[in-house]
Amino acid sequence: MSASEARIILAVDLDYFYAQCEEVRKPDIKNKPVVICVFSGRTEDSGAVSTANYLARSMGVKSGIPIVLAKRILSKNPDAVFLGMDRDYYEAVSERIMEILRSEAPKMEQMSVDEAYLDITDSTRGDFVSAEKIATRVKKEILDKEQLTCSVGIGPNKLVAKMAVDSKKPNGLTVITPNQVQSFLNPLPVGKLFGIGPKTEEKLGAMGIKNVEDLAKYDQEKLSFEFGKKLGPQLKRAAQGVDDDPVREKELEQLSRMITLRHDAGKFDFATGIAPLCKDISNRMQTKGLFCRSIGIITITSELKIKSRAKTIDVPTNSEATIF
Ligand code: DGT
Ligand code: CA
Ligand code: CA
Repeated sequence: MSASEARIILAVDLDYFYAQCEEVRKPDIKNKPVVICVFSGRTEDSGAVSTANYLARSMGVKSGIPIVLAKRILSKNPDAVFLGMDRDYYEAVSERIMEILRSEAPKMEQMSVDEAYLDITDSTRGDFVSAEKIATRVKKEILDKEQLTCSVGIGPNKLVAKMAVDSKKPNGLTVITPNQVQSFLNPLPVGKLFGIGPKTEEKLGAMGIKNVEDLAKYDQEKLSFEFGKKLGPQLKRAAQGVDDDPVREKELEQLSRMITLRHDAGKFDFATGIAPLCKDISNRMQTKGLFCRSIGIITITSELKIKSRAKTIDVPTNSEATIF
């Protein structure tokens, strides 16, 4: 890859996401072990653990174990908290955070409810020092606005950024410059390399390949013989930290913005309250060259009643006045 194609990619992963969302709305559980459960409903405690906060993890609880086992592990902790999953709430938090990220870098690819890649090559002009500043700013903004911590990894591509974010959690910030890529990856066990599952790891192990350095230096032809013409070279490239996969902006089907009105709103106040939202949506559509025909509004009252209205117009628009 030539220097002109050099990129800076930032990966964000929210820490113990579902459990942290619960800590935000129930601050009194913050210093207790918190376990988020997917109750299957068959018996009172049947089901699996979705995730847990780091205190519960330090005692041995992790994603995927049976709830019964988690309760046994935490049986000596009478203050341990077990909560059912509230996916709608986590998704609403996630949407607001993705908006924050999107405002930082228009080239954004959301990978899951709590993970995204941002291509910040343009805004940093390829400078890793300013990339680190962006990371610090994003972390602070998410903390200020949503009271959530996240981990961030920065690297010259998605593979390295992902490995960087996974290397330090929670509340991590790891920057890997192109010069540091190989020394960062070398000591890691091959199983940690993004895209290598337990089966491939076992086969590599049998060939004497234990850590990434072994794989990066392994004979290319022997790898292709063992894993095929496609996977063989891919494995070696991954071990060398090479990855050309671009950050793919997904086609937006819907643009939205949310706010909390500072005061209980009468009719007049309400219009004043939503005016900035219309302006913001209109600006974003104009920047992206988008038009819409369907415009909707959702309100959630202080008693958590949800009301929504939508309207479809004949002529596509991105005008602030029309949206308003
Ligand atoms: P982290 O990133 O290690 O600090 O912790 P999490 O909890 O954010 O883990 P992550 O990023 O792998 O997953 C994001 C969310 O997805 C997590 O909060 C809950 C959900 N999740 C993860 N693994 C499982 C699972 O095995 N089962 C279920 N039902 N949900 C899961
Ligand atoms: Ca996470
Ligand atoms: Ca994740």
